[in-house]
Amino acid sequence: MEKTFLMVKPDGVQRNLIGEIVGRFERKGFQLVGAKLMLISNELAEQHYGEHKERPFFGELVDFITSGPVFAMVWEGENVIAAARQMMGATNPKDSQPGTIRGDFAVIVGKNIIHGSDSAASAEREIALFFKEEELLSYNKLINNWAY
Ligand code: DAT
Ligand code: MG
Repeated sequence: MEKTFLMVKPDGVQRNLIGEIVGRFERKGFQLVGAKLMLISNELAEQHYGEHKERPFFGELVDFITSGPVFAMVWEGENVIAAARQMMGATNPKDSQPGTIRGDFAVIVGKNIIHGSDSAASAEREIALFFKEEELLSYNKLINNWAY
């Protein structure tokens, strides 16, 4: 089954949105297979956002993502990578549709609440960056028979 890496960023944690965000993915029918509240080191932040190293906002991005606890998660489900990106909404909340997480809860691009892998390759890379294999669980829920 497809897996993706999702993370409630420090702004989402401070604004008490962990439950709201977890609830949306649960209600959709996806399955949580790993999660932890953690602080991101500078080194991990620079690795995670490596693709943006040359962008003018890179320093601010690293400062922001290391500024407080994040809630890191791995979710599993059919088409979960693309579906989660749709549920998150556009990167810049001024373009995010109402009904999406960023559309409903965020105002500016620098504080957009949630991270989600944007492809199969980045999902694999990001899951490995944040989780050890033994931190991810494989388990059956009977309710999945009503989603699939
Ligand atoms: P996404 O988080 O939707 O995958 P991204 O990978 O392009 O977006 O950028 C990573 C994060 O960097 C994004 O969530 C917020 C920040 N960011 C992106 N573009 C920015 C900009 N023009 N100014 C400030 N921060 C920006
Ligand atoms: Mg991205």
